[in-house]
Amino acid sequence: MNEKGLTEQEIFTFLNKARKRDTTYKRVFSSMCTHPHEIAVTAHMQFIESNLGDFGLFPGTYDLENEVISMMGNLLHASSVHGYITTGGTESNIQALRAIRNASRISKPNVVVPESAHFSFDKITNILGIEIKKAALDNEFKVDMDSMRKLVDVNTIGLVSIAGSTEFGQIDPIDEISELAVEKDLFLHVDAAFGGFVIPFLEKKYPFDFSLEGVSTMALDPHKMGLGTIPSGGLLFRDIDLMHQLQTHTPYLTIDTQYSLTGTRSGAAVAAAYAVMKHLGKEGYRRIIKQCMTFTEELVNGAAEIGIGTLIEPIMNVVALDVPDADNVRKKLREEYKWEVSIIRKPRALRLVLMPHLTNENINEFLQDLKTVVHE
Ligand code: 0PR
Repeated sequence: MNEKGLTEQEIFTFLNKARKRDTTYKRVFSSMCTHPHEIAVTAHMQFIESNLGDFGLFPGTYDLENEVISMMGNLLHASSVHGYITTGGTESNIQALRAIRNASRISKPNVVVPESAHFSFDKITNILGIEIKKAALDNEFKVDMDSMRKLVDVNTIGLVSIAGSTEFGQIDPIDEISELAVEKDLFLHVDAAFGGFVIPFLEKKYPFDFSLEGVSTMALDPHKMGLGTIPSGGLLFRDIDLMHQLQTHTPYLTIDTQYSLTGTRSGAAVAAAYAVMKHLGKEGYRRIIKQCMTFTEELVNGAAEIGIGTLIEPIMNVVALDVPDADNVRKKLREEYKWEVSIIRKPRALRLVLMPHLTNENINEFLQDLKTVVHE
């Protein structure tokens, strides 16, 4: 560290240089994050020093957090809801399974997750000592119910389903998984980190939320399609008893209990989520999702015109393009044309997420470059 402090001008010269190297998202099809909504940014800055780790000092922000949880519960058809704002999908998934593990008191617990589950579930195995059993997928990349059922044994404490899978944007048959959970008396966590702010606003309806009897917990992230600021994820519990499994005694704070994984945590991201959710309302999100679905359709149609199909018909704004030699195509798109796209693990295909930061121009330009690369 430097001995003498630098001037503000010197600091911002460095900061501006660093910031210039960061993405502007203009050519990014690989991210599930996007520019936060302007109102979220303003609210975030207003609450920049708010710490919900000791919310007795920040009762105003704490009320906002409860209102955000209640709005999320309303969106996901919960008749009663409890929860808190996490740092994102990973923390929500870890904490949901931690609560489930604590409630189950089985010495060698396992959970059954779809093979399509996000890699955060691999961290969970490591942190919580829960065995993760991966159920196979069907030909539409949804979890196969027979496979899931077969993996359940006496040590199974819970099931996981994905509403908007990272790679395909696919939705598992959550109604059937819910029935299995009820039949076997298991907890069910729904990872809607991405889909939670998409599925409720699609024209087609899918059963995926607390309206299903078996669903115990859900994750949905403001910092993805919620257009909030980083870090913000929602973790919701149907029953307060399950959330109480996360209770930690905090003797020297202004509050005597914490549920969160982190101690100090951002009230700014909570104020941002509050602002953007209130400002857009369901109508605003519906408009944004419609735009993303129009981009999705344009991309799929344009790809079809150059002879490229998709692995599944997109459910939401995530597209799996079936291009031969996908790894090499991705490499060329990145290195020669500066497009950021990602790769699906199995089968190898190009994955594109059509986020609100894109434009029709981006999509047309991308399609032209894709055409050149695949026909080379
Ligand atoms: N669950 C699902 C279904 C997800 O897609 C993700 C992340 C998570 C959980 C974990 O969420 P956090 O990253 O908030 O902890 N999905 C993207 C991914 O890992 C996130 C992402 C965002 C990736 C921006 C790249 C990027 O530029 O692929």
